[in-house]
Amino acid sequence: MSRSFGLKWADLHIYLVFIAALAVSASGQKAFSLDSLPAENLDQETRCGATIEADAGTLTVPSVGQNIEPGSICIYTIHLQTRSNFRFNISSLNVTGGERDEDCSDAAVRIYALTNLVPAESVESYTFCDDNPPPTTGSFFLSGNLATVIYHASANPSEESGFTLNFEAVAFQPIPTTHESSYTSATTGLIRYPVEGEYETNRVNTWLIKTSDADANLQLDVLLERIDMEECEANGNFTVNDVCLCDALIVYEISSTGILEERERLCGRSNDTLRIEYLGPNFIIAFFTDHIDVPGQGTGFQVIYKPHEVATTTTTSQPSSTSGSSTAAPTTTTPRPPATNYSSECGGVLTGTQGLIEYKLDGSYSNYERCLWTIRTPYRSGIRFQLNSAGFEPEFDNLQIYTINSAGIQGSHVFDQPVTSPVSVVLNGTVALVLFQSDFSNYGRGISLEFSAEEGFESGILYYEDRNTVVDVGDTVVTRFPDSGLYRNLELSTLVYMHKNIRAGRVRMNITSLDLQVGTDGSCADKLHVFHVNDPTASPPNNNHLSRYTPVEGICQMSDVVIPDPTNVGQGIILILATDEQSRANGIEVAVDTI
Ligand SMILES: *[C@@H]1O[C@H](CO)[C@@H](O)[C@H](O)[C@H]1NC(C)=O
Ligand SMILES: *[C@@H]1O[C@H](CO)[C@@H](O)[C@H](O)[C@H]1NC(C)=O
Ligand SMILES: *[C@@H]1O[C@H](CO)[C@@H](O)[C@H](O)[C@H]1NC(C)=O
Ligand SMILES: *[C@@H]1O[C@H](CO)[C@@H](O)[C@H](O)[C@H]1NC(C)=O
Ligand SMILES: *[C@@H]1O[C@H](CO)[C@@H](O)[C@H](O)[C@H]1NC(C)=O
Ligand SMILES: *[C@@H]1O[C@H](CO)[C@@H](O)[C@H](O)[C@H]1NC(C)=O
Ligand SMILES: *[C@@H]1O[C@H](CO)[C@@H](O)[C@H](O)[C@H]1NC(C)=O
Ligand SMILES: [Ca+2]
Ligand SMILES: [Ca+2]
Repeated sequence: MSRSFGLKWADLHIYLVFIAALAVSASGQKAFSLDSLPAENLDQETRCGATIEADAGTLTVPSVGQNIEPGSICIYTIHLQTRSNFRFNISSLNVTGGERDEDCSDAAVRIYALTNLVPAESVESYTFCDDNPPPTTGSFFLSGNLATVIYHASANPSEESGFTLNFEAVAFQPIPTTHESSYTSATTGLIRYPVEGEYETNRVNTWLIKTSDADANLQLDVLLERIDMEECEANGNFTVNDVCLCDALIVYEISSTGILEERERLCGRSNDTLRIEYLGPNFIIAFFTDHIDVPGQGTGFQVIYKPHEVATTTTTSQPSSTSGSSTAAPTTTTPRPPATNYSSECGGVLTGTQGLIEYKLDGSYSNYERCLWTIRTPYRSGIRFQLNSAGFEPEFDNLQIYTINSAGIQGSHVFDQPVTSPVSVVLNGTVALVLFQSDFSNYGRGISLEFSAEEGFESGILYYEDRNTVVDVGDTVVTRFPDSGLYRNLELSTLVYMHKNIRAGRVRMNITSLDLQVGTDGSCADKLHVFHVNDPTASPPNNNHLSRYTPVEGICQMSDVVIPDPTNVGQGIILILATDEQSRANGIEVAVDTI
């Protein structure tokens, strides 16, 4: 007996936590609708892929009524349920790019065994197309109990294009392996497995992540963290090459032409974060465990993936010598450097699970300094700041740390005493502003400040962008945010403008466009908060240089602002854009110069 699979959508299973799913809580079916922009209009027919859990069946591609985009790929995982080893046959095949194509580079059906029992280079696979058809005898075989079928559709398909694949499990001896699988096209996600405690043995779990449904050109960053699984070594007689034969996590990348490639194979234990950058838009995470039931086998792993961080800083140059004329390039066209987790400059954006600021560590800072760094620990809910050293003039010069959430400032801490052995503080929040300021007299040695993300995750923020711009006398910076299109749902982004030299003046801003969602009751559903950096009006100690400029509920439309806005002036100006989970609009445009 066999079942037919056109499209089968695996439910979000309980061990799987996708950030996107959390945001819409209980409505399981719509769990992935929080996808990025293009995905909101996706219907199921345009998605092409599924997970199949059965001992026998037929996979027909396309399914009835399904329209497959020319040149796109479809990905299916097949988990045999009780027996292992596949017998396949292909009962119809019309897969061709038109030209003679013996290596199936224009269009193909590819089938791969996924397993941790053989090395990556020995993985069994098949590639078929019209010019390289399946065996005439009918059947072909694949070992193991997990396979993936990848269809690379022709760029010039005919009406008949597609294939029908039959599969059945053939091993005589049933195997008691439990399989679970899931599919998503969300472009951002968090997979924690298991959610708590230790994982169970004798399972195969797969997560098929196919973000090309939302955006075919995405490049992803994937972080593998908190790896804690059994190593074979623990059980005795294995060589070091075999340690991942017991339990293992494998990341397979699928190219835009449907070729599968193993990118990482992990086992054992590590507290390091392994980062894979520029992964293509489609990948499979497979977790294999053996049947050896050793107590204390491990607490599993965690995977975070998200679009590769493009462009987060627009920090202009260091203070330069005063001689000569400086011709600043227009700030709006300066390409932004990649995200970094280190800064020795006066201000900038730092992104990562850990990082370091070393500012004037080997010398002295000056009077009247204002340096503002934006620190982002993506998707984490708390940040530890450790001040390793600082030669502050007590109280009058200090380091002020503010964490941000959708309401504005969430938490804060001031380091205002000289430090020779490390002191630290943990603040709730996923993004922070760190302000170093010195007053008009008496100075000391600079600072070394480390940050690291805490364990917890922030699931209420899916998108962010941080920009940090130093504005010099004579510069005019015009910023549209976002650069184009609409802002995102569940976004928390920050824009910072700091004057390069507060002895030479201040920055001022006109908000020239403000189009954020207004709620039905007239209040701001999506909001902009504006803060100023200025000397506190109270008497010293000078430990709070940030003041709120907009009302606590934020602003969202042009009627909330005046142009020109002579009081929107400061040593620095900070904008925080915070959006809710639905309805997007154009965002903001601001013009900043100096006075
Ligand atoms: C594939 O379909 C096209 C269009 O219907 C047809 O001309 C061609 O002969 C088919 N090829 C195979 C191998 O069946
Ligand atoms: C193809 O496989 C199916 C099920 O696995 C089987 O019923 C059918 O007889 C096979 N056809 C051929 C030609 O081998
Ligand atoms: C370990 O492997 C070696 C060589 O493969 C074999 O001679 C030895 O008996 C094995 N030891 C155990 C405890 O299985
Ligand atoms: C990972 O960190 C935890 C908690 O700090 C510690 O108990 C554990 O030994 C560390 N594991 C490794 C492999 O470093
Ligand atoms: C920056 O991040 C990388 C990768 O997480 C880490 O190895 C490195 O130590 C970090 N650098 C600093 C200065 O913390
Ligand atoms: C930080 O968040 C945790 C968990 O939500 C909460 O228990 C704690 O009180 C918060 N700490 C501060 C300082 O707000
Ligand atoms: C703000 O608007 C006023 C009046 O139109 C104008 O004089 C000023 O230059 C503007 N500031 C910026 C930064 O564009
Ligand atoms: Ca001072
Ligand atoms: Ca909204």
